[in-house]
Amino acid sequence: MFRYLTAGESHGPALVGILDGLPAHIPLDAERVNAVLAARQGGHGRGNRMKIESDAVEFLGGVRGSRTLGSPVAVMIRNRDFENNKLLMDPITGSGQPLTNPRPGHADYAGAMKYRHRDLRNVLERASARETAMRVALGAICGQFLELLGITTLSYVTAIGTISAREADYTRTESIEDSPVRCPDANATAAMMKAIDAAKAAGDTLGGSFMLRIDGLPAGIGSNRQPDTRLDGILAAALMGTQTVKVVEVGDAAGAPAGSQAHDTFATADGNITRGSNRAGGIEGGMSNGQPVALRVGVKPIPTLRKALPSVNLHEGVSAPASLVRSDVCVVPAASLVCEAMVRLALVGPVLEKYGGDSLEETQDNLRRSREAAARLFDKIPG
Ligand code: EPS
Repeated sequence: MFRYLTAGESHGPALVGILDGLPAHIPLDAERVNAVLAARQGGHGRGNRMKIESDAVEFLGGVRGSRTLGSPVAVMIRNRDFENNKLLMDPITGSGQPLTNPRPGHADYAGAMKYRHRDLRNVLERASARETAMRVALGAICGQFLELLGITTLSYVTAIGTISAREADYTRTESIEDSPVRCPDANATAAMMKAIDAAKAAGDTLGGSFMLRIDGLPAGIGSNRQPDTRLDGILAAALMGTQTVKVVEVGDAAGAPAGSQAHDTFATADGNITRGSNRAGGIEGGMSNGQPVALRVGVKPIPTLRKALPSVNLHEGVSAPASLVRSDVCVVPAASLVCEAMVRLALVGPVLEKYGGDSLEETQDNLRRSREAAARLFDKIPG
């Protein structure tokens, strides 16, 4: 069984993560992991914290000579800002003036009620999106494994605030990477940046949406057996389990006016089975169908506003503006990379359930045999 865990507070000493169940012999490139971490730190609309941090992975276990050993892979990312927050956040001696006014939309209030915390900092330190740095690192490691099986992922931003991208050539990954908001439509990029600047000036924040794509996923990943084995359910749970995510849409069949326009017809060409479209988004009956997987994710505007929303002081029981904490204006570009990491993390379990393997070579052998068997399955289809 493959699983992963993360731990760590936003201003604590470090974030840590464990990947348990990855096969042995996967070659890992730490610099490529760090490159995704750097991309997550970027994006127009990020706050000043990102000038302090310079995220990089340190491997603590499960890797030797840049190859996985089959034992749990343990990873650490240090929080540079811990140095400035030692008095508050030291694991042994940390203490300080409590934060008392919950931000509407944040974990502050619900978490205080749940854990009986009188200092909201004890909730927000873990709820903070800082934790997503570790998800991105773990996801990047999983991405290097999936790539060796021919499975790749892609993310790009399609809307920020009221600005939507037009159909753009997202297959040119440079047009995504060159855009400060990770949007392949250059005109929309400029308008999105202006909207972020305006929100910043107004002390406000912006949400938006992005697309996630999985290419090279063979048919038959996931299953129709039980609700928790369905690939769409597994992916949606991973994405919904990410800070600020409120919408996950698989394909776009749900928006079709009628069944006749919702589904992807079958045909044959040159002995191959072809589909008329991909409105299912690559998943039918809870299983991948061999088409690219397409997911749309919507995120809410983050709840930390410089122009604080009305709240209450929980210690004094009086109205007061929400506690002011340093934050970002728009995290949609960063969230697209975090969610791409979540997709990679979510895929490893179902992929290993189908192909198994305690070593990379064993997984690759099993995948090759499975592909050959699938190619023979319908060899009576007229070519
Ligand atoms: C966050 C608040 C900000 C963000 C943080 C998420 O941190 P700080 O309070 O230190 O300024 O920068 O995101 C990250 C640190 C990160 O690495 O993404 C919050 O309250 O959720």
